[in-house]
Amino acid sequence: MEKVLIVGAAGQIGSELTVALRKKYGVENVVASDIKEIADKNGMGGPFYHLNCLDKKALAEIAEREGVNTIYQMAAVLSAVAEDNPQRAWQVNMTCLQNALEVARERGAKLFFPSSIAAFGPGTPLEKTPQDTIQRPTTIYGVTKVAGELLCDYYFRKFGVDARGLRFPGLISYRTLPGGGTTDFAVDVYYKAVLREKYVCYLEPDTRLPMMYMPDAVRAMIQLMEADAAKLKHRNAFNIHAISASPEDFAHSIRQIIPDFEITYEVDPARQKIAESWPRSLDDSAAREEWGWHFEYDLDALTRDMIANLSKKLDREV
Ligand code: VAH
Repeated sequence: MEKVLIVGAAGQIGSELTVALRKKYGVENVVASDIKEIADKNGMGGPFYHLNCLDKKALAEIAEREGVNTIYQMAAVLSAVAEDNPQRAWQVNMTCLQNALEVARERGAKLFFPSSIAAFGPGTPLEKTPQDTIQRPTTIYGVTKVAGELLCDYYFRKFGVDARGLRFPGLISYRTLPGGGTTDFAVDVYYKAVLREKYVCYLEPDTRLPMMYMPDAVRAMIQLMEADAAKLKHRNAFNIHAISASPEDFAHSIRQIIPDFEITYEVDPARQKIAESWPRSLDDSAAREEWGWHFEYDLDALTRDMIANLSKKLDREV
């Protein structure tokens, strides 16, 4: 029986992952933890621990107390915030991962590692980025993601830790706001549209990036972690792809439902530079062949679902 610990359960991915895993494995078999006290007051329900994942002893004690056999290590400093404090980003992203890997090694537990398209950089083919290609990211966030991928594969080869990971694109969700990423615009734009406000975008209108609706991302994580290990030729980390879209693509899709939606642009050079170093689309054939990955939400389906759910969440008629 799965007994899961989610580290960083209050984050953009963690909050939806907690709900989905509790639905699948039962509330008492999914333990949420976060450095923020508020995680479980989001109404997720179920066991919650206040945990600073830099504290390996505390992490190990929770895992022991709860009999954990699977860890999702979701805590990280995201790309834009990381550039303002690269030393802190390296400390949090790498120490939290190593602590989780060590506890997984000690317990014989499986581990999920969220990598990112940020693990690629200039010099990488940016259209249909291959599964196996050059990885020379120019952001500290990307450096931690490449290092994280290598560390997870090292723990698999050296200690037999069943570590698996995904290179996430920008993720879009109505449940929890993102925290300091370069792709946060793809969530902010829907909030502004439903609130009937103009959205001022910090990226150029034609900046196309890989994007994915959170339900697809959560399903991918669970599907990968349940996949037959014997069929995995890759582990850390798999390319997965759903949508390739720019701010003007989002605006066009939103205007199918909210015709008078207005977007203007005040480009933030720092985040524009980060976005331009990332892929436009990824080749996800390895994920499709090795564990049956496929996406379900295209851009217009995502837009319809986001607007319907945000209208309820924000109590606004659309
Ligand atoms: C970020 N949302 O913007 C994250 C993600 C591909 C981007 O890794 O930093």
